[in-house]
Amino acid sequence: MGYVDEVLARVREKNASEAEFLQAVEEVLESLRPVIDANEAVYRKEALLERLVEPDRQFKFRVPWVDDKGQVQVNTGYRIQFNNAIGPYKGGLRLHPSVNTGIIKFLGFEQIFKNSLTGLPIGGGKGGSDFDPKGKSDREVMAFCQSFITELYKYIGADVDVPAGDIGTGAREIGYMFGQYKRLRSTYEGVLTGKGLTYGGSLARTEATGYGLLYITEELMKCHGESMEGKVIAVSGAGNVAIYAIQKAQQMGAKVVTCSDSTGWIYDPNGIDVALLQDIKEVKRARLTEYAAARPGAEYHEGRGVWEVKCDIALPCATQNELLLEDAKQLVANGCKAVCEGANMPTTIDATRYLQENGVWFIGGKASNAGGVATSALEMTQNSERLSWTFEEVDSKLKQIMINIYHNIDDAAKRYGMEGNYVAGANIAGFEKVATAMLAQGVC
Ligand code: NDP
Ligand code: 2IT
Repeated sequence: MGYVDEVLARVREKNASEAEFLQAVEEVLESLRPVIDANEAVYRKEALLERLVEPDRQFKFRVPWVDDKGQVQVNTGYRIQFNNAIGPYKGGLRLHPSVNTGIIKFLGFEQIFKNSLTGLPIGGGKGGSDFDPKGKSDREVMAFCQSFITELYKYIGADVDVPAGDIGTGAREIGYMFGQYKRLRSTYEGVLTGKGLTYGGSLARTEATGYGLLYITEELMKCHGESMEGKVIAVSGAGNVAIYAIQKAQQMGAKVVTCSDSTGWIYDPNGIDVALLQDIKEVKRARLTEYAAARPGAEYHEGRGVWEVKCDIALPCATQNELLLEDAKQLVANGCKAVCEGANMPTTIDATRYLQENGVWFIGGKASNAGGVATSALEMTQNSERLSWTFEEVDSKLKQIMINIYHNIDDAAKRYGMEGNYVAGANIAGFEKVATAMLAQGVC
């Protein structure tokens, strides 16, 4: 049996209950085959893959907090520090009832390669909790965040592990967490990113993941002789990534006709009204039914259905495994040209394969949503030098990083005879830097 197959078999046996983690590892190792085969003797002797798929350490802890009725509630907190070969652990905190070890492990594993692709010195980590911020008062969210950090603060730090936002964790949650960290440590340091602008946050971090997604999509189109002007785009999600993806797409002259949340989706043939969407989601924290009620011509549908809409470009920006094989078939049948992932692993492996085999240009999240964490790294830089850059400065660096990522993954795919396979290109380019660093640092 080849080295990749041996390691895959062992990972499946050891992590049988962690479906999403297995999916992420399979996708990466399968596409790394040509690189691994070319270096098999060294990698095998150094157990490089075995070390790569085993987190450096994982923390799982109780998070007790008191709700508005005086009732004590208990959630589970997680932080997985996966790999720090190229920099301090870096990755978001997801607050969603579905969070478990397998989900945090898949996200942490992907983060290693994504962070490497940014070209900045950040390692891979992820964390979160099964706490659901939806429907909670600000005081309840604060009580949870303070309790969460009261345990987590021992393991993080500006040069150790720097968490940030993800699903359910936005500026409000980061603020409460930063306040509690500062209080416990009596230290003012850039321990979290996505901070508010008055206390060390970076301009353009809020917009960065969505904007970055559009910068790389634009470069992809440009390199295939196409522009964004006049393109019809289907977006899923209605959170941080989706909102700023829609905003930038419209600035580029495209028309975004859909968005969605966990209960339903919107079809707006006139193009999504971003200001209205922001008011509903960022200010009122309400459902998408309110969008349809306020916007003439827009339709609200229960359940899922975004990928049924005819589009030139599809941008999944909600959550993992939200674009299935049947959706991929529908997109191809409708003439979709490109799919670029704003979310982490939103497309299943069979759907990805179908899109690629049917000529759809497909960029996976490790490359296409890397603008968020890249700008987090720029926030860390600003904190270290105790300066704040202008919006234009951060945004232009972000744009250049995304353009560089596109060309790096394109080149890596070509080097291994897989031209146009941006999934393989991203995994290879991300892996090469981490592998070189791990080998240089000896057995650790
Ligand atoms: P938000 O919490 O701001 O928004 C998430 C959106 O996705 C909401 O519209 C939510 O609907 C929907 N959603 C979440 N879970 C589900 C589900 N199980 N089924 C259907 N819809 C769901 O999160 P973000 O926008 O920050 O994150 C979206 C994706 O992008 C995630 O995969 C995240 O890991 C990834 N990402 C985020 C980055 C960032 O900087 N924020 C950076 C890179 C990747 P509802 O409100 O109804 O739950
Ligand atoms: O998945 C991701 O890259 C994020 N949620 C952002 C992580 C970060 O540290 O900004």
